Amino acid sequence: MELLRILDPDGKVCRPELEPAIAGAELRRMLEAMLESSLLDERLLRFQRQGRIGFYLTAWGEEATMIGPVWALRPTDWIFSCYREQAAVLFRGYPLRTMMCQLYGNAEDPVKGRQLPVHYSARDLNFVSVSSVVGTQIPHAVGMALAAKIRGRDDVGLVYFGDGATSTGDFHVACNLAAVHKAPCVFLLRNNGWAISTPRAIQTATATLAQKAVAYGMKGVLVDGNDMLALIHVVAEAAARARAGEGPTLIEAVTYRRGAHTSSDDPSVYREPGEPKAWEASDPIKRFRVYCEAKRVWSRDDEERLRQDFAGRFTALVQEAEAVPARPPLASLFDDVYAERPWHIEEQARELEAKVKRHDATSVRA
Ligand SMILES: Cc1ncc(C[n+]2csc(CCOP(=O)(O)OP(=O)(O)O)c2C)c(N)n1
Ligand SMILES: [Mg+2]
Repeated sequence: MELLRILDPDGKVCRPELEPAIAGAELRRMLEAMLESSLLDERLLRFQRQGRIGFYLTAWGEEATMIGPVWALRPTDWIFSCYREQAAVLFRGYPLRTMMCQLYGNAEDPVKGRQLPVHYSARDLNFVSVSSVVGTQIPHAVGMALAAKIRGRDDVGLVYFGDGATSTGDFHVACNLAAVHKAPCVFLLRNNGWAISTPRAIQTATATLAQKAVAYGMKGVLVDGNDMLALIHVVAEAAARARAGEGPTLIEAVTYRRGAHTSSDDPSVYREPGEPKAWEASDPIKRFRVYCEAKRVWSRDDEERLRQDFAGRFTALVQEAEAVPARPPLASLFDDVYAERPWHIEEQARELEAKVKRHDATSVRA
């Protein structure tokens, strides 16, 4: 399979016949989202180090895979993701303030502090709860796509997953089922070279990951995952095929994880320190910036303004999020599982309340 590229690493269009026609304001909006993702990663990784949030992971070097595919979908299409696609949910419209509340797990966290930081869930955006268990979101997306088909809707489900997820049973189950039933879904495989400390070379014996599509009887595409235009082109095409009843597409987006796996990981113990450096040359933001500058929709001044504006907005949001009560009410622990609470849950809720009261009384005496 040949790697599709529309913007070369210098940011020049190398396949003009495939260049998507995109309005200047939209090019700008996408570049801003990529830059903000990178700025947010810098700040939030620092927050984790300062002990303000418990966990974080960065997407440096993979920003194009987060923004281009979301732009190429309709806002009503569904997105299933793993833990690295924070920029995708923000670009969909998740408010930065809500994101900060989720990271803190405070009283305004929509998932009530029950999830790790970065595990977002946005029903109103058709962005399904982040799944940390590798690969589980892939069959979920196929289920959604089949449901849409049965209901006669033309919604598409796009599912993000990593190279590591291709070694799970869920990947196989999902690909097979989707191809057999021509489920309207797009498999967006972010091949970033690593699955924590397992390099791509020993993840699978195949030359590419995209070629696995052939065995399932679906279309496979290999694309430069640091090339915004190529990603937009292939996702738009895959979504159109899915809507036309032609079934799923497996897209392997070749990119690179520049940072650590998560804030709990230290890549210096398993990879050559010079390896990330080699990928700087094809940085997705740098390439897309050159393109936007050539289209005269972006300038150095714009970037300076964005940086300053972002710094101000972020500081204000942090102050707001830190003023929210630190935890959701303890009693909310029992909500959202049963439509009607059964007697034994009621009993446990009463027991907890009594224990807290006793504990508070003891602490006051102490
Ligand atoms: C079923 C399962 N096995 C193992 C893990 C531990 N784990 C968390 S992330 C990860 C690597 C996944 O790598 P990849 O799919 O390439 O995604 P990336 O982190 O590179 O974005 C592993 C093994 C897990 N969360 N779930
Ligand atoms: Mg990976």
